[in-house]
Amino acid sequence: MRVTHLAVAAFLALPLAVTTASAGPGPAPLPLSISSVLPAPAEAIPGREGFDLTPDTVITAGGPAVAIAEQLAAAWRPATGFPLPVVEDATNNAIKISLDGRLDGEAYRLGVDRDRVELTAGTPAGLFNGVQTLRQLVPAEIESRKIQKGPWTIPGGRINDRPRFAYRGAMLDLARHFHTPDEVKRYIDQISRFKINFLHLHLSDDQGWRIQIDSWPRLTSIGGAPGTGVRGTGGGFLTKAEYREIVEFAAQRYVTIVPEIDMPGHVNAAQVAYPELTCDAVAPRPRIDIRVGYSSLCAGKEITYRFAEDVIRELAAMTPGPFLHIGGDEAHSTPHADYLTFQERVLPMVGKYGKTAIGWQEIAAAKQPNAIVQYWNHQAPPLETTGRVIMSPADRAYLDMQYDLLTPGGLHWAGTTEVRDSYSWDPDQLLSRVPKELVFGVEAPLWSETLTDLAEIEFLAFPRLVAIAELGWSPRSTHDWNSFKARLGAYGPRWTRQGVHFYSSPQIPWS
Ligand code: TNX
Repeated sequence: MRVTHLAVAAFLALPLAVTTASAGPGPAPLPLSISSVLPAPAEAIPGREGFDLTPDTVITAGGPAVAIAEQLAAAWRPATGFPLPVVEDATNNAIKISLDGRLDGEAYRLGVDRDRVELTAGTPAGLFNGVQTLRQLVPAEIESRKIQKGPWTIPGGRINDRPRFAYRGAMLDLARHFHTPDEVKRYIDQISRFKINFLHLHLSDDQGWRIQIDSWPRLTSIGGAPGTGVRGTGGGFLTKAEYREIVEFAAQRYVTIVPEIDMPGHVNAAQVAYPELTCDAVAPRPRIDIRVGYSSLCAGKEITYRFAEDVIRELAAMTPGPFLHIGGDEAHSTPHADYLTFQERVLPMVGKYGKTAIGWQEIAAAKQPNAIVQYWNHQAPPLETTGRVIMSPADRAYLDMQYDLLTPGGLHWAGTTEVRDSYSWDPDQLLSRVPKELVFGVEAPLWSETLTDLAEIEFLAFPRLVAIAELGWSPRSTHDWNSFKARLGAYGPRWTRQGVHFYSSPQIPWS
């Protein structure tokens, strides 16, 4: 069944609470309908009767769908206490998960009625997306790791869903403060629930170097030593094995890792480890402050390009994803001509090792035919480029901007950003000189100057990351603040049960 976008927009604007027929004593009416989903589905139409999970419910799947079915069962077993076996076939009381060649990419279809739930997609990634939707359609108690009472009703109806943009990213900064593999994994698990499909890792900066590079071992033995975080806290780095584990963990959640080595600026940690990477070969002092723009690789030295190529080669070899980010931002101490020389030699190296380069918006000044530009600085002159663009406007999408001047953590150089500010813009209309066909997607970076642990990360990321996820996934026709804030408010109890340290913004009607 299909409904037009307009009808869906009107539908989504309705109050989301749907009362179940059963009156009298018992659990409170379910505040869920088929469209109580974050990010908003492209098309959703309510049905009459929902599906009750019971001790006899089975999940059917075959082939590549089995792994996704097992993920769903694993998510639901603890709180329901039901066995939810994954079987090949069943007729009634079944959740059927299957691949259907008529759909493609990340799209999926979901149908829920009294006797069955049917989830179909053209790819496992599409099925994974559908499972994230399904998980939000059972009451929040499902997030508990201990058995809860239920009932476990999935509201009836149909969803026909697909992404607006191919790239929906988040970013963690491991350089300013190191975050452990477990913290990164927990973040991946959280962001993947909102159909975020890329995680960009900022792995080097002035303070520290956070990824093992065999051909330049002092990068981590010195640049990743204890005390290399801002104010001398933290330190650490990912071994290649840990990085690969993160890549694999992410892949199981259909998240692709995009590693970043920032060049030619933001390189003080590399230069402390290898003074020959400076023009005068004098070792700079280690830096644990948060100033930017003072360090630069030396564009006139050949060793600079050997270094860049070694790092790119090793990084490409440990990264199955298609993208490699080479930074390029805030190179204030690199003469402009040197910057262009550097980028025009280094950007093609990424292609040589089989990857597509991404760089911060400053790289748009260089000849970079295939590189993707990541827009961030809303204070810079209008961005002009002929290639694809990822949208991360600092005053909307930077998760490290404070909510207001009284909330803990974060900076405010781009202003303060409440939830509504992060939701209220349109990725393909923001840049007047970039045609909308070139907008590849959105990304919400989270810089870690002020962040030492996961609770602090979560406080800044949630709920604003969800606003960016919805801008990336949902069609513009569904964009509606009142609908968004109601769905977000209803999501709060899930985070509470998961122990996610989110910011309970006064703009949101938390249930
Ligand atoms: C700007 S955004 C930076 C980072 C800082 C961030 C803090 C960008 C490409 N550069 O070096 O960490 O602001 O918000």
